[in-house]
Amino acid sequence: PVAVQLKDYQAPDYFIERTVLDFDLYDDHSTVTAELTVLRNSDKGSDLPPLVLDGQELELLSVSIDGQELPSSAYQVSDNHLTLQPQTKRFVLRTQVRIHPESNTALEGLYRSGKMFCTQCEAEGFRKITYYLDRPDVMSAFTTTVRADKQRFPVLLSNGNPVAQGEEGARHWATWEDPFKKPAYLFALVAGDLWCVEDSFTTMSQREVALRIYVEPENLGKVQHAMDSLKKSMKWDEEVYGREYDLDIFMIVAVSDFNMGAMENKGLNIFNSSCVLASPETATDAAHQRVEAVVAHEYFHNWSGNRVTCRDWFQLSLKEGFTVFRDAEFSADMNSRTVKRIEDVVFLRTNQFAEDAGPMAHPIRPDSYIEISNFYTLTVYEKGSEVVRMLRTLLGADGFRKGSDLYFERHDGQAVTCDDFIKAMEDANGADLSQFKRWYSQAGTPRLAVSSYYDKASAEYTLTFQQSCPATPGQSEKLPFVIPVQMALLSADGEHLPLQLKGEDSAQGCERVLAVSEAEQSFTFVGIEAEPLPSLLRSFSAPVKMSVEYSREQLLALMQHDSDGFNRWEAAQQLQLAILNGLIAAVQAGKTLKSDPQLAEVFAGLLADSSLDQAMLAEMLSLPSEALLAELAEVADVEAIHQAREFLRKALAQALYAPMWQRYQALRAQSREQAYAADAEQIARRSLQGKLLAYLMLTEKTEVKAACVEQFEQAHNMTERLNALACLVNSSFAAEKAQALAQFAEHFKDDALVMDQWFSVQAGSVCPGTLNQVKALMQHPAFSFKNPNKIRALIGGFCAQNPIHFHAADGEGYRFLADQVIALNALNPQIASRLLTPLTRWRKYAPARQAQMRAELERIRASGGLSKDVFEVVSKSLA
Ligand code: DPP
Ligand code: ZN
Repeated sequence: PVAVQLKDYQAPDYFIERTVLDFDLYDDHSTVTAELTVLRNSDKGSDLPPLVLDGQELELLSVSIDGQELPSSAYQVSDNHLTLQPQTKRFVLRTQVRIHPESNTALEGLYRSGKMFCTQCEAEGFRKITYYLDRPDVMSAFTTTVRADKQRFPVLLSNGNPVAQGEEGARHWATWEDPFKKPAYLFALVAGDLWCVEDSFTTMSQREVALRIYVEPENLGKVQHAMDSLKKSMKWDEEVYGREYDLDIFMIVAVSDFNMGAMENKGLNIFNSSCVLASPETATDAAHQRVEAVVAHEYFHNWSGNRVTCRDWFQLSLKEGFTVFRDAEFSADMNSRTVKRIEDVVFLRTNQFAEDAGPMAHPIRPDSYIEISNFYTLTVYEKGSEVVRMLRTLLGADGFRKGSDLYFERHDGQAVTCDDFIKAMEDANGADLSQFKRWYSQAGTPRLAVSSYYDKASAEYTLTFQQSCPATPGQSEKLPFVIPVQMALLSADGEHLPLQLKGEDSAQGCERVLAVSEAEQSFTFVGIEAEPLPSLLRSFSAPVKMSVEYSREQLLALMQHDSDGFNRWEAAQQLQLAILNGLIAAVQAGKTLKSDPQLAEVFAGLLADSSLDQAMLAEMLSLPSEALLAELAEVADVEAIHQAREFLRKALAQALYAPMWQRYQALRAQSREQAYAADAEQIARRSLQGKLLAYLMLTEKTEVKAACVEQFEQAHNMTERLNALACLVNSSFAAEKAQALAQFAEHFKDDALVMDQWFSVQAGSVCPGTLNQVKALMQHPAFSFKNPNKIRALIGGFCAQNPIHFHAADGEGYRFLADQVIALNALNPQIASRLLTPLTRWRKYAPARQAQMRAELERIRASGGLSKDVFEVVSKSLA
C-alpha cells in the first residue's frame, strides 16, 4: 500500500454537477444506477484528460454517455477505478452496477444491519456503492430513488426532502431530493421496518422543521432524550453561532451495527444505536450525556462540515476539531461547565497524550496517510478541539464569533482547508496567526516548564516559561508554539491580585491570558506586595504538559482558594499524583507501603464541606487512573501502578469509612425517594454516590455489601444498578457477584445495549481469571463478532480498560488481542485496526513486555492478507 501525501493535492479534473441515483434493493444483491452530469474543471484547462472514477467491489453492468451505451473497449475497469475518455466537456454518464450489501461485513458503503439496509460513506465508502469521484471537493446535488419490498421495508429514506413515491406490485419506491450540493461522503440511504417519533422545531426565521427519529419498533420508548437533545442543539446553534437549519426535515436513524458513533449525512443522520437510545432503566447517566453530546455534534456538522466542508481528508480536523469544540461548549452550557472540562481534560491527557507520544503520532492536519480511516483519531478530534479553544482564548469570545461568522459566510457551499479557517479568524480580527498555525503542522505534546522569581524590594514578580516539544515520527525538531496561558495570582489569604505587567499603565483585571510564543519567555508583574501563588493554565487553556514546582501547602491553598474550578481540581490531582508516585517508588523499592495521612485529611475536609458541588466533590475524590499513571511514567510499571493505587484507595476507604458511609446512605435514601431525571443535580448526586460506594466496598464490610446488593436490586435506574454491579464484580463476594450477573443477564438479555454494559463490566474486572472469563463470554449468545459494539464492549473493554490483566506477565493478553485482530482483519478492517491501539504503545513498557508486544505485532504482520487499515498501524508501530 502507498501513502497519500498532502503536498500532492490537485484539484479534480472533472466535477459532478448533478447525481441521480436509483437503488433496487434485494436480499441477495442490489443494483445501483447512477446518472452523473460530469463537467470539465475549466480552471485546469480546455483539454479533456481521462475521467478516472473511484469504485471498489462493484460489478459493472453497463456504461453509457449521453444515452449511448459504450462498448467494453471504450473503458477500463480495475480493482479501484473505472477509466474512460470524455469527448465533450459536459456530458451525462450513466453506469449500472451490482453490489452485495448482504455480505458487507466491513460496514462501509451500503450494508445490512439486522433487517434494515443502511449506509456509511465517510470517508471513502461511497466508492463501494457506485463509480464516482469520491473526494470531498467534488460537490453535487443529489436525487435518490430507493426501491424495495413494501412489506419488509415500509420506510425508504435518503438525504433532503421527499418528492415522490409510488408502488409496483409487492414493491414500492420513494424519491428524495437534496438541493444542497454535497460531497459523496455525506450521502445516506436507509430502508427498513422503522417507526419514528416526530416533533418539530421553529427556527429563528420562523420556519417549521419536521424532526423525526427512526428506530426499530421495540425501541420507540427510548428516543425522547435524543429528541430533547436535538431541539436544544438547534436552539443553541442559533443563539451561540447564529446558525439556522436549512431543510424542511431533519432525520436521525438508529442502527445496531455501526463502526463509529454517528454520521452527519445531510438531513439524514445515521447513528450507532448506543448514541441515540436512552431510558432511565437501561442507560446510565454517562450514556444519557453521550447521547446529548453526539446528537449535538452531528447536528452542528450541518454547518461545520456540510455547508462548509473539507477540501481533502488531510483537513479532517477543520470539521471535526471545530465540531468537537462546539459540542463541548454545548454540553458545558447544558450541564456543569467545570465537570465537563475536567472530564475532557482527563480523557485528553490519558488517551490523546499517549497517542501523541506513540508511533502513530501525527499533527491535527496530517501530512500523509495510507488509510484515512486510521486518522479519525483523538488527535484530529480532541486535540483539534483544543486548538480551536485556544483560538477563542486568544481572540476572545467576540473576536472568535466574528471569525466564525466570516468563515461560514465566506465559504458557504465550498470545500476548504484549515488555512481558510485561520484566515477568516485573522481577517475578522486583524490578527496574525502565522505562528499559531504550527499547531496544525507539528505533532507531539509540548512541555511547558514554569519558574518564578519574586523581588520584594521592587514588588515585582516574574514568571518564566520554557517550552519544548519531544520528537515525533518524521519530526525531530519543533519550532515554538503559541501557548495561551490563562492565569491569576493569589495572595496568602486567597485574594486574586490585580495584574499589571511591567510597562503597562494600569492593572488589567485579576485574570489574563499570557501568550507564550518563544522558547523561553518571561512576564513581570508589578505592584505585587508579597510573594504570590500563581494559578496557571486555568481551565486547561492549552494542551500541554506543564510543570510547576508547588509545595503541598501551595496545592492545598489552590484547592481552597482558586476561583477557577478546574484548577481547584487540578491542585487535588497534583497532590494525589505526588502521593501515588511516592507509593509506586516504594513498591518498586520493595518497601512496605505506608499511608499518607494528608490526603485522607484533605478528603475528610472535602466531605465535610456542604457547600461543595457534589459533582466537583466526586471529581476531586477520583484518583488518577492506572492508564493516566502509565502515560505519565517514563517506563510504565503496570504492577507497581496497580498495587500503589489499590493500596491508596483502600487506605482512604478505611480512614474515611464513617463519613463516607454516612454520606452514601443519605444519597441512596434521596435516590429512592425521587423519580429519575438526567439533570445536572441528580447526575452529580449519583456520581458522588457511585464513587463512595466503590471506596466503601473495598473495606469488604458486611453492611456495605448488603447496601450494594440492595442498590443493585432496587435501583430504579441503570446508573445506580450498574455502579453496584461493577462493585460486586470487582469484589471477592463470589456468591453475590455470580447472582447479580445472572440476574442482570436474565432481566436484560433482549436489550443489546444493556448487554454491552454487562460484557464490559466483566471485561474490566480486576479479579483473577478475567481473560478466561472474556474468552468464555465470546461464546455467549448475546455476543457477536460481527457487531462493533460487542467487540468494543468485551474485547476492547479488556484490552484497553483493564491494564493489569491485559499486560499479564505471561503475555496471554497480548496474544489474545493479536488473535482477535487477525480474525477481524478480513471481516471489519476499521474495527480491527482500532482494536490494535494498546499494542502500539509497546515503547512505554520494560524490555520484557516490549519484546512480547512486538512479537505479537510481528505475528499480525506475518499473518498475511492485511487490510490497509491494519497494515498501516502495524507497520508504523514496528518502524
Ligand atoms: N464524521 C463523523 C463524526 O461526526 C464520524 N464519521 O465524528
Ligand atoms: Zn464529527
